[in-house]
Amino acid sequence: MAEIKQVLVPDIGDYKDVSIIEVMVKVGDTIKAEDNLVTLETDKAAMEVPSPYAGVINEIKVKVGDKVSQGSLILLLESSDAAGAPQKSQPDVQPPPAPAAAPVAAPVAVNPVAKPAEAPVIPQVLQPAMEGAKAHASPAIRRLARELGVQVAQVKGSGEKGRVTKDDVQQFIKAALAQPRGAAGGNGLQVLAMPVVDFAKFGAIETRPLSRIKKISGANLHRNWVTIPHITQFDEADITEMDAFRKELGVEYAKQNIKVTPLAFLVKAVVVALQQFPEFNASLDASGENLVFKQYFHIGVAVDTPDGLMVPVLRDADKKGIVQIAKELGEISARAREKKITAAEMQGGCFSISSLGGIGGTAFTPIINAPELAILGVSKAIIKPMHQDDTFVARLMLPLSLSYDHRVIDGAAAARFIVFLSQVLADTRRLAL
Ligand code: CAO
Repeated sequence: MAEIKQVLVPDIGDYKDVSIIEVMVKVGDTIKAEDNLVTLETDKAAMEVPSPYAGVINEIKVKVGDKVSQGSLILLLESSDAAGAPQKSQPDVQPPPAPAAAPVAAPVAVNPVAKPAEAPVIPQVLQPAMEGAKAHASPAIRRLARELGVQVAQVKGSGEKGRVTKDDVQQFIKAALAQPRGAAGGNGLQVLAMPVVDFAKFGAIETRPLSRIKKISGANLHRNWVTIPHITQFDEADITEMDAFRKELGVEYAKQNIKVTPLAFLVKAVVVALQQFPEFNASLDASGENLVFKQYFHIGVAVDTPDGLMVPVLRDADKKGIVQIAKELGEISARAREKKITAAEMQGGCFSISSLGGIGGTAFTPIINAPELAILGVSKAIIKPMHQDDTFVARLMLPLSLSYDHRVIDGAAAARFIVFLSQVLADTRRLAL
């Protein structure tokens, strides 16, 4: 049978005459046990008072601004709990011990409001000029904001004394969504929106959708480009001897249909450099505070396909010889171009190589394939006059471009890595070390 229950302010420690800053229910509301009823604010903390019963709100005895103390009557509630026994309180965080209650009043515990977790940053261009301002908002509003990824401090409050209301948070989100796409990147980047141009005004056009691969890789490239501080270090490796050896191998293995290009030597040389400089074979963990050093050597190789760039991974390159690597490179690049590479085959890479050497160009700045920390760009080797023993000699020089994550790798380390790599390529005996 329904029974009218009184809900009183529970034990709130030594506080007296505490302000009610929010009443979360109204007469006629059907509530569950543990639903929050009011928010109290002391000079130190805000606390939500949950209902000990399920039922329908019959009468509310307080309003915003009232001062209450332990035992003050908050509201009357028509309990739907047949037995009339209070439900077990399950506060958000460890509550203060519940007091011995008055005969008709239910023992309840307050829910101290936990410090809001760091919310994802809303693009700054969408934020009103409230930076640094101390936000006044009830715990319920803070929770709502947190759930929606809004920092309360960024919302202009329209309530009493600038208090942020539910409507303020909703309006803030609406304003954010109404901004043109691309108006701002994540991570607080302030950028202008892309101009919307009617290209047809200037001549005939044809519109084609981007390939699926380009859409996926584009989003990843964009993230990596804007979130990783890239530096690119350049060098040239003297591959005169290496290339002579490569040509010999090429002739030898052509019968087996294995094409030995400089890339196979590069994969092997990169592994030797990674072994020498383990920092380059690491990744930042999710917290961004630890480096995860890998004890395996899986090398990603960028492959140009008609549908866009793919980066299949050549596994355990440290355990394979140059001819084996050349054979596998031929196979994975052919399969990538036939769209036969699986997602799993593109995962687990430690370091990537992007070779444009077969096409041309002198140098470029490759984008790191996160969570890897570095990538090697390779351009076309050309014969150059190099100064040696007081004379100029013709040498085949291979341009290398090493992009690295400067959060982890220092410039000096990158220079040492690329110089070491060049030495290995210049003297292929080092591959065996
Ligand atoms: N300098 C001079 N010649 C080179 C060279 C270099 N650095 N690299 C390759 N070559 C030569 C090869 O020896 C081969 O010569 P032959 O035809 O006379 O034998 C020719 O160029 C073509 O090589 P290839 O491109 O077929 O083979 P590869 O092993 O060098 O590369 C692959 C394979 C899959 C990496 C490549 O085909 C490819 O797709 N490259 C593009 C990668 C890309 O798009 N990167 C950009 C990503 S943006 O960061």
